[in-house]
Amino acid sequence: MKKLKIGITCYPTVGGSGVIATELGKMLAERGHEIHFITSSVPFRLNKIYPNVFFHEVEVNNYSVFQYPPYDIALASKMADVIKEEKLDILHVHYAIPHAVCAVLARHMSGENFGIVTTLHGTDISVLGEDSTLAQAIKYGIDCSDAVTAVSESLKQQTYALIDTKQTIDTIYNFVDDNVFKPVDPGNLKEQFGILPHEKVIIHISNFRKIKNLPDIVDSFLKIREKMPAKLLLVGDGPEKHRVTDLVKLSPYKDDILFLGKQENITELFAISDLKLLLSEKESFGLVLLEAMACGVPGIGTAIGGIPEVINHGVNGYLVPLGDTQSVADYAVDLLQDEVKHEAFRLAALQAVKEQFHESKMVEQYERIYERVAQEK
Ligand code: GMT
Repeated sequence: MKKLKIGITCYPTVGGSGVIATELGKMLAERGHEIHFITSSVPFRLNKIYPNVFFHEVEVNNYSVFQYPPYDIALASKMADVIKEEKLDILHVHYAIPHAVCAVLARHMSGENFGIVTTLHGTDISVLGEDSTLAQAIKYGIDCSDAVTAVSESLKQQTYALIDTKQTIDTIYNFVDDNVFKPVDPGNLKEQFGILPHEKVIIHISNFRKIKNLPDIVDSFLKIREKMPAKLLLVGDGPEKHRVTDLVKLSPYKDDILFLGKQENITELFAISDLKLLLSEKESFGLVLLEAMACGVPGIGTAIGGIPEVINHGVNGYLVPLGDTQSVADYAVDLLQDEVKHEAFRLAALQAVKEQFHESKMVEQYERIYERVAQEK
């Protein structure tokens, strides 16, 4: 296919959407496209030098006359500058608000003709379920895009249910870089954490937002711990951290719950883990489940949003109703005590990542969309 000049805007430090945007940019660069990140800081997974990847920093000044820093306007203005200077074919933005709306504004400011591709990751759409004040802006961002993708079928349907749009939305699943996320040798990491060889390790990784439902993670673990020796690794940080810390302090198994804070090398943590829990109230996909699966760690997740599209119940993990911590514990104990079943789940998880969520498949789907949009311009 023709090599394109592609701009990418995402929140560079925010969870899954930033990871997907950055990994996609890296893969597109490897396939010969010229990539321009237009973001407020260097995306945290952009950890390698590529001659055809450029970074354009959005500077947001906090002038005393403004009550709020004008991030959206600064971004749109930077987008317009980059579009004019670099003659981009495509601007791929992650999130309808504010990024798609900024891209539309940049199109008007620059007067240039380029394609806008918007990927929905869930956060802006799920916010809409509770707060309709931004509904018009989200609809505008979606309607004015030349192509829109969603990271799961569930998110696509949820978007159609909440927004009256005629826009076609294509589902392109999240993916993982299997050169990074793979089973690795953790050395004596388990021992370093003081975890005994016979103790099973359960892991939860998130940004500790309320929707990640940390109390259910702790409650499920306590029920598991009553039945068998195990440790819980809580990885990440965020608004719910204090609440969870207080909850754990009251628990009879508080020494079996380890708070590890934010961590970079999560593949090594997965390498000592036997099970991943993601019991969110809302989740458009659950990228961290896929990262665990790519490292051979099966997961238990709530049957919410896109999680049932990632976990194949009874094959590579289990799905439970939201709030049903007893089922989480029952499935976990059964799986962790049955080595043959656990190995089968581990292999099925690795296979699903290779067959259904392989990065090459997703990058090709994005390329087809860029090609179509670029031709229409
Ligand atoms: O889940 C978060 O708190 C972060 C959020 C984000 O914007 O990065 O994650 C969303 O996008 C990820 C990548 O597509 C998805 O894997 C997450 O499921 C989704 N989070 C929600 O829908 C709550």
